Amino acid sequence: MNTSTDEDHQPQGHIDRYDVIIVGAGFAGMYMLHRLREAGFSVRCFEAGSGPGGTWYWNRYPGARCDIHSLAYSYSFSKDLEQEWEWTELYAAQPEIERYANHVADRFDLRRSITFDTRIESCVYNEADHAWTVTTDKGGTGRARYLIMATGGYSVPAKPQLPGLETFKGEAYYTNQWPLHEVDFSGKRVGIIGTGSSGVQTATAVAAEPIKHLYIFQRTANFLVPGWNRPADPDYTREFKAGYNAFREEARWTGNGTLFPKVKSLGQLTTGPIAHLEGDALKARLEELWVTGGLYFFGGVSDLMTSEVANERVSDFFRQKIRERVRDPKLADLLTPRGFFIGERRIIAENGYLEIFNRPDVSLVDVKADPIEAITPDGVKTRDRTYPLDILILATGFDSGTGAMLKVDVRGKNGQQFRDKWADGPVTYLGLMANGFPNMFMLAQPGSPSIRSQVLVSIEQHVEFVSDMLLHARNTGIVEIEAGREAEEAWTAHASDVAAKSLFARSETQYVGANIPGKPRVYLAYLGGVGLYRKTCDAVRDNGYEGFRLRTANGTVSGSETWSAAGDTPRVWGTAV
Ligand code: N01
Repeated sequence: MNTSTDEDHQPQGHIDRYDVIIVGAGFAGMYMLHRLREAGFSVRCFEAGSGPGGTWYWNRYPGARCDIHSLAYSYSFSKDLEQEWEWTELYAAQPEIERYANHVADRFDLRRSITFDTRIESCVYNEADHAWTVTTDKGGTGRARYLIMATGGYSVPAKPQLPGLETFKGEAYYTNQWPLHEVDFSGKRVGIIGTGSSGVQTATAVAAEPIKHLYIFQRTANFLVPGWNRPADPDYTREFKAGYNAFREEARWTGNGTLFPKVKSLGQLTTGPIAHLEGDALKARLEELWVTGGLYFFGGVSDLMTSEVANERVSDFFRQKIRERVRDPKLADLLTPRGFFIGERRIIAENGYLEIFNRPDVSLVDVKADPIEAITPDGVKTRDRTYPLDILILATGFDSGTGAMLKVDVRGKNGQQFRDKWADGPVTYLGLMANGFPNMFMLAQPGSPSIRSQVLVSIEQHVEFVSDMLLHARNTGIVEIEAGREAEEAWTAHASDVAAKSLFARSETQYVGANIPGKPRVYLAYLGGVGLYRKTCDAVRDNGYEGFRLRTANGTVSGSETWSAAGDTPRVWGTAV
């Protein structure tokens, strides 16, 4: 039992005071900062990186790019920003997305409120003054009524269990902690462990370098879809920008927040079920979707995650495409995903990945058949042989969803540790708050659509909901906001019920924590769709912040302790982006 009091954890000495402290200057933190500052709150944001962008700051590995059209994967809150920013490619690469993050920071004068190169190590709630005190790794402290954790769903690397990793004599890099300096691949023997989105993008880019040899260590073959990336088409950009408002609004009410743009220069996407189609009609439909490219393919198959027949048909079609693109039938076979539904694991948008296997200087190592036993000073040792390497790249994923929240020492009422609260998996109300941790909000965390949605759509909704709530609190003298215990239980149960209805529930992936030994198995995102989620939050707000306990300085309590689902059927959607 924890017998310490809040005061035990209060740091001594100088304390900077704010209305709000934000942890993280990624896309969520930056918009939160802007919105609250515009509303007149004093705000300080702390960021571990040296620049803004969060995920798009850290994941600067070769080939990193988004897999949603950049015109959509961008902020919608400023109409001027939307119109003035010019993307150079259909799917922007990391350097351009990072430039965009920096542009936003400058354009909205955010830097003066951000402390870079500073990690928040602990956050302690003081019940007496309804405020949080944070301490940084630089020894600084700050106090604020509200604490907003904009810490991201993909910010803590999963550290794979690879004995001897620290003994490797060459250069070793995690894709999600890629160094700021250039990495020279010329004449090098390079190994990449992991074939998720990061591994596939890295491998494609590294293969384009003047390497000596590239070894790709694959444990599970994933479903791939070509992105058909290309330079931005001026007609498409013009048309898209002309229809921005309608596009954004429609996307907000979809399942995963993505929408195939309805612009003439792009053509049309036929949408609907495919389980009833046969023969040429089925083939024609799938070929049409294939040419559309990217994850939009999946928006065109409405029964993908609800009909096993539809799912199997699409899977077979994708498997056939691998055989058409990879010349060596044995290699094609190894690259063929089997044993799971398409969409269950993250589908990967690629641009020329499969073709690299037609080259003599690229090898696929099947580490399911020949497992990695150790990393030696010289390279990777599998059961059957050793692969000498100069550079080892770990594209081994993240401690998804919960990793970043659990990394910080967060203590709520009565000194309760947040790590204890989530010991059996994340419990939240709307993914935004946890009972026992008043005045602390979380953005794009488990329990919200977050990592299974177009995350900028989720982020903007969260930021607007939370800032409206803080304004409401300021206007009505509320000093403490806390998620009700019953509301939290009801929401967590609802999110779990919704996940159980989807084929997703069968997945043994990062989405349920399966990639981290000992991590509790909980579906890490709300699968009811961004539209229903938004509708729910709107109703919560309109019902006087149902499910939240709102306390004024003199002890008056409003809001409510409970929440009940409105009865809408969640749209259990399929594709992740
Ligand atoms: O990570 P992952 P990621 N030995 O967990 C393998 C987003 N993202 O960084 O599948 C051998 O998907 C592991 O193998 P297996 C996106 O949302 C987006 O690629 O467990 N292999 C797997 O192949 C995505 O969902 C973009 O059998 C080991 C890989 O490492 C999320 O980030 C780009 C191993 C991990 O794949 C995470 O993607 C990049 C071991 N010991 C990322 N341990 C966009 O395009 C792990 N693996 C927007």
